[in-house]
Amino acid sequence: MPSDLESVTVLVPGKLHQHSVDRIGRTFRLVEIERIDPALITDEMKASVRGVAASPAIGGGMIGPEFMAALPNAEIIANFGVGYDGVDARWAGEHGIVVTNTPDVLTEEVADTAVGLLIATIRELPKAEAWLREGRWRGDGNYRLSPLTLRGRSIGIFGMGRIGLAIARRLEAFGLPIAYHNRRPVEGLGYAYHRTLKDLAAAVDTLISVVPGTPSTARAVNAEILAALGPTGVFVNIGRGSTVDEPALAAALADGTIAAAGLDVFADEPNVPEALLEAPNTVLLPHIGSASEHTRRAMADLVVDNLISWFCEGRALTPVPETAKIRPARHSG
Ligand code: NAP
Ligand code: 8YV
Repeated sequence: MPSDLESVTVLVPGKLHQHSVDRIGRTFRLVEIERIDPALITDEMKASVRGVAASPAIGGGMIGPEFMAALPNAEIIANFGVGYDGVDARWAGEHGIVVTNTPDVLTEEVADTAVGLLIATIRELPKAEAWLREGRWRGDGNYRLSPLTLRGRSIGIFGMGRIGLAIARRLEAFGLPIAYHNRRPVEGLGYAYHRTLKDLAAAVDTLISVVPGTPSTARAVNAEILAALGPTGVFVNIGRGSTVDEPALAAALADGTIAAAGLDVFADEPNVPEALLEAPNTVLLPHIGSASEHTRRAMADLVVDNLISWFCEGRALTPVPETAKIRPARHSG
């Protein structure tokens, strides 16, 4: 590793996994600010910062045009997370800044969580455990038979990408039929493809959303989709909360339009709407899809490996599509 990396300044705005921070501190010249806020960027940072490593979801704020414009020498934004809705990647791409994310290293963990959440929701595992802990098994007898079962269900995946496929493979092994909706069918994939989300929802009784949070997916799971899923329907969201019309979901749970929901993500984290907290037949998790020590460390490593590869080799390991063609200025001539 070239020793001049120590002279490359990398800014960490807000909280980031400690393993990333430690490695950045050992490898680069690390500067930190409390949160993602252009007002905290000093003149010295303006002049020196060439890389940024951040977890917008944890640090709060968004890495948007104002923040990036305040760092005129920034070449790379290394995002902690495969979802990069906290970074304006299009603006970055248009201004010669590469954005990286952390795909693949979390895929299997998030798929495990999705399947766990699905089963917990359908078989009421959290409520059954509470029954035992409250002494009601001894006092009142057996926990009720769960009205819902995974047996005989048909699965619809909204977002058959890396994680969607890992979820599908698991549920296929459970003996369940799989269908999906993406904007385009996945070449060579044998699962039934539906051209619209509504067609998919109407064809299945279990909808698992794992699409990124983008303008094209915003509030895509709305009252119409939930009505198409129907009264035995179960909805699981492991993707992004912004893809769901949350008031419509709470209403659909309250009036029996669908049967149950398992949610790991919410539109305004960590704030969970009261209507969802009160809705019947829900299992709600605090965005823990990838949250094991093992997987978060792998994500933290990939954040730093992207920075090292960029500054040593002139290429990022996992650039997002909007910035995949960007090369360092000094290599372009
Ligand atoms: P990916 O491989 O890029 O897959 C995303 C899939 O969504 C693609 O198949 C894409 O297909 C589809 N898609 C995108 N926009 C769409 C649209 N408007 N309509 C229909 N389909 C659309 O990403 P991944 O690695 O599987 O990750 C997916 C997302 O999961 C991340 O972006 C992140 O938001 C979320 N996530 C959550 C957690 C958690 O802790 N809960 C952890 C990791 C990731 P087309 O391009 O063909 O449409
Ligand atoms: C992380 C995620 O919890 O990778 C993603 O897109 O949602 C999760 O793995 C999140 O990015 C942490 O900030």
